Amino acid sequence: SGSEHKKVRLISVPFWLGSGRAGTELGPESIIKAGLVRKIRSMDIHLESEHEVDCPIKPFSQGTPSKIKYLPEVMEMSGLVGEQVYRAAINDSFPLILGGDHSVAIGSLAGLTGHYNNLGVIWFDAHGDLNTEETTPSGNLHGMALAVAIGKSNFKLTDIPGAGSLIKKENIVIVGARDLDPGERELIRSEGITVFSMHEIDRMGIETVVKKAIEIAGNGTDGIHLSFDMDCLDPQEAAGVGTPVPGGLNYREAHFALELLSESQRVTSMDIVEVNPLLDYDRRTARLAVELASSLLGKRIL
Ligand code: B3U
Ligand code: MN
Ligand code: MN
Repeated sequence: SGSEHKKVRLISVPFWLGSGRAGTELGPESIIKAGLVRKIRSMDIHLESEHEVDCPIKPFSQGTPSKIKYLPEVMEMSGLVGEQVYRAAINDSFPLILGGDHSVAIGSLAGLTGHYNNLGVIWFDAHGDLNTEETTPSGNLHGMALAVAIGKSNFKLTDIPGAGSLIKKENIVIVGARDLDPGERELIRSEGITVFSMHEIDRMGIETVVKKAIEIAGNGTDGIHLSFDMDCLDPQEAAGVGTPVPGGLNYREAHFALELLSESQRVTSMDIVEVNPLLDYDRRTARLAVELASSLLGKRIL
């Protein structure tokens, strides 16, 4: 588990169709150019392989436009990502998945649930990603990924070939939320999903929040997947994301959070998603993604 993992498999997913806005398909390349491979190689880690998933970049030719955008493309991408993530997991490698928009996590979770019987999920995000076909204001699947994971939308994780069971709602923790839609708030309340919003982070501090998150997502689970949406950060630190929301995690909170997660040795896989190089003029967001991944993989100051 966690930082005992000496083997890492890098899985690049150049995909944007879950976000309705092009750019995140350039995320993996931008993060690698910002030094991710170099950084991992300089650490005491065996970078086993780098795999780029051959996922749809152009929309399939469309018939009648539907309310949910690019569902067939997201399903295809998820199956392909799931395969690679599953292979890494059964080989006892740490899957590090580079998005792509946050619908990529549907693929990660499909592959991981093929291997883990009872997976915990810690979801760093400004958003809830808990919309359903009924509640989505945009029709973008990246805003539905967690609802898909717990089976609250019509499109479910278990629709992806190779996926195991749905993620249990009591194994999920959302951290950093500050922009929730009415339907998401309703679902959070009715399902009793744990959310540490920016309010709780301000009140208790990031250390307490992360420790509680590990306790909840780690309670009786056989792995914890960390799904890290770069928009959990404040736009001052990470402007290169599709939907920046003011009032997010600062640089030090984010680093400390990932160091604590690393120390716990409970995290068994990670996504880094929503880096949009078209909006990341100075590559600061991509470089921060490299720093944060390194912290999670065991980089320490001393
Ligand atoms: N909640 C909104 C906006 C959104 C969700 N995730 C992102 N944006 N990145 C939606 O479209 O579901
Ligand atoms: Mn997200
Ligand atoms: Mn988000």
